[in-house]
Amino acid sequence: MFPGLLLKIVLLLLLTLTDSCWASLPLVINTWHFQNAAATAWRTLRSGGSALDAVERGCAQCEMDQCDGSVGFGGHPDENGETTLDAMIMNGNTMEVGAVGDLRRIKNAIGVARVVMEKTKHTFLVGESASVFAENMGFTAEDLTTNTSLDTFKNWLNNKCQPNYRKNVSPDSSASCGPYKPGAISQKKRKVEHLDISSHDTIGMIVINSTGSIAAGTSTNGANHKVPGRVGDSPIAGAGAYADSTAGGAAATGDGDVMMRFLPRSPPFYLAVELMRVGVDPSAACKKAVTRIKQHVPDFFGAVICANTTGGYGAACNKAPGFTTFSFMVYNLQSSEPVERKVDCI
Ligand code: SD4
Repeated sequence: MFPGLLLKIVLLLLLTLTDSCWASLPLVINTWHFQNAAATAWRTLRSGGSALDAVERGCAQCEMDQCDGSVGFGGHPDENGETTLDAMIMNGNTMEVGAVGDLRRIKNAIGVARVVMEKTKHTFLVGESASVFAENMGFTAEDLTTNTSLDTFKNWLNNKCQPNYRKNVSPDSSASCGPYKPGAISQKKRKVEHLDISSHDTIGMIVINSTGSIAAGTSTNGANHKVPGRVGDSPIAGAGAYADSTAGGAAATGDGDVMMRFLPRSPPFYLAVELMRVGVDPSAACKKAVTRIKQHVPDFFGAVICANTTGGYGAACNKAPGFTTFSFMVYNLQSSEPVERKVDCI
C-alpha cells in the first residue's frame, strides 16, 4: 500500500509543477525543432563562451543547416528570385542591439548583426549597404541562390506569381505577375495572407548563462516571394526578440508583417519581458503577448518563447489554419541533450 500511496503523491506533485518550477541555469531555448542549434549554443556555453557567443553560434548553426529552408541561404527567394536575410542579436546586460535587414550575398547574417553591435555605434544596417559593410568587415560574399531556391522561384513564376504580397496594383496581383503599377483600391475584402506555415520557421533563441546574463537573437530569410526590400519583424528589437538580464528574454516567429505592427502601441514581445519583470510566469507572459495581437488579427500566424531570470521558460502560439501546436527546444541541466517541447496554440 505504502509504495502505491507514495507513487500517487509523487505523481500529484509532478502534475502540479509548472515548467518554471523546473527552472535552472544555464538555459538555452529556441523556436521550432532546431535541435542542432540548441546543441551548438549549449556547447558554446559549456566551453566557456558567453550568452552572446552561444546565441550567435546557435543561430549561425541554423544558418549553415538552412533550417527548414527558412533560415540562411538558398531559401525563400524574393520576387526577383534572390534570397536575402534578416537577423539580430541583443545583449541583455548592456541593452545593445546589432541587426541587419535585407542582407545580400552573406550567409552568416547573425555574425554580421553582432559586428554591427560591436564594431559600430549603430544598431541596424540594411540592404546593399549592409552587405558592403559585411564584405568590408571580412565576411565572404557568396551567391545565396541554390537549385532549391531557383526551383521555388521558377514554380512561383509558372504559377502566375502566387502567392503574392502586392495589393491594389495593376495588373491584379492575385492573378498575374508584374511589373506592377499602382491600381485602384479594391473594394473586395482581401483574404488574409498567411505565410506558408509549412515552410517558414525563423530561429529565435534566448540564452541565459549560469550567472544570469541573458542574450537573444534571431535569423531568417523572411517571407517566401516577398517584395524586394521587405524586412520582417525578426531583426527588430522588441518585435523579433528582446533580452534584459534584469527581467528575461523573448523571441518570436511567424508572420512578421502582422507581428511587427504592434510594437509601437503594445509591444508584444517587449511586453512579455516587462510582464516577467513583475513576476508573471513565462508561459503566461508569452500568452499575454500573443493575445494582444490576436485581439486585432484573430488568425495571425505566430508564436513566442519566453524565459525569466531564473531559467523558467514557456511559449505560446496563436491558433491559425494549419497551425495548432508549436514546438520549441530547451536545453538546461535537467537533460543531457536538447529536449523538444510543445504547446497548444490559444
Ligand atoms: C518574417 N517572422 O520575416 C519572419 C518569418 C518567420 O517563422 O518567423 N517565420 O516575417
